[in-house]
Amino acid sequence: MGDSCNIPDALAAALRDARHVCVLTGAGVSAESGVPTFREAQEGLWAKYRAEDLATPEAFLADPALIWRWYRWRRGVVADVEPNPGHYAIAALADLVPRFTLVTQNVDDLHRRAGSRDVVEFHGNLFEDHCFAEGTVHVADDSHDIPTCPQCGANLRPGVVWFGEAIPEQALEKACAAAADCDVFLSVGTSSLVYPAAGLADLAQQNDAVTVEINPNPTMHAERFDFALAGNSATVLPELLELLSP
Ligand code: BV8
Repeated sequence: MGDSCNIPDALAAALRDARHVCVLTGAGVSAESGVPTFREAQEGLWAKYRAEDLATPEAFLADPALIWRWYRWRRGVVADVEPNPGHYAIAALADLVPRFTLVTQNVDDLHRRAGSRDVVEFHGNLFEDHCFAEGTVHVADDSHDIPTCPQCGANLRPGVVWFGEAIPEQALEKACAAAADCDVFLSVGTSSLVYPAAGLADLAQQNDAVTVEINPNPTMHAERFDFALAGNSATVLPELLELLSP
């Protein structure tokens, strides 16, 4: 079977022969659903802030109400959008390979809404509230400016991993094990700037996996990958799926 419009034969063969495919996604996969990527300039009243400056425990401690307003704005953005063909292609890909691991840096829950199962949420989930003191998980409560923990009274915080915070142990373990075991590693829609997520591609390379970057703008790490497919995830991922579909 020859190339599809721009998938190299060698990559198509590697995907067909793969025992285990690991996919890492970033904000670019949700961009085509209308969710602004992490490094794009923020919109409206958030335009004067950098996301990296708001997504920290220090920012939350300094002004929990401001940080809650930002996350509630983001919850609203995501609640109004739908998964796109890239999300659905990833969900379908999982059923076409013997073993499949999806690791996402995205906190928008769109992979689960597209039907992906066992999603490794490397940076947490926007739609969970966690107790700032104990880390317990609570159902999102948007009725208070600053929700508090019913157990201990401390402020609740969004269930995401902030800069300077450790990745949840189980997510880190699962993601590293998959990167170290997979035969093909797809890095999709990420600037590969944020660690340790960006280090998963290195792990895959050390394990001799075939590594692929899918991004309309090749990142500074593009030459580290065996293949750099310059394209939108909502276009390229369905093409990969078509290659594997019987
Ligand atoms: C930690 C949740 C230690 C919150 C996020 C120097 C070197 C190495 C590391 C560091 C360093 N200095 C500081 C660090 C640590 C830091 C870090 O990596 N900083 C970066 C900025 C240098 N990392 C951390 O702090 C991590 N923790 O290291 O802990 C530790 C250990 C033990 C004990 C205590 C501490 C935690 C990082 C997690 C931060 N949380 N999100 C929230 O969402 O509010 S990260 C945030 O960035 C999002 O999750 C986002 O997904 C992620 C990465 O960004 P991308 O997804 O790549 O998005 P981006 O906008 O950058 O790029 C989008 C891409 O899509 C672009 O390339 C674009 O071209 C492409 N694109 C656009 N359209 C499309 C597309 N692609 C495909 N199709 C399209 N249509």
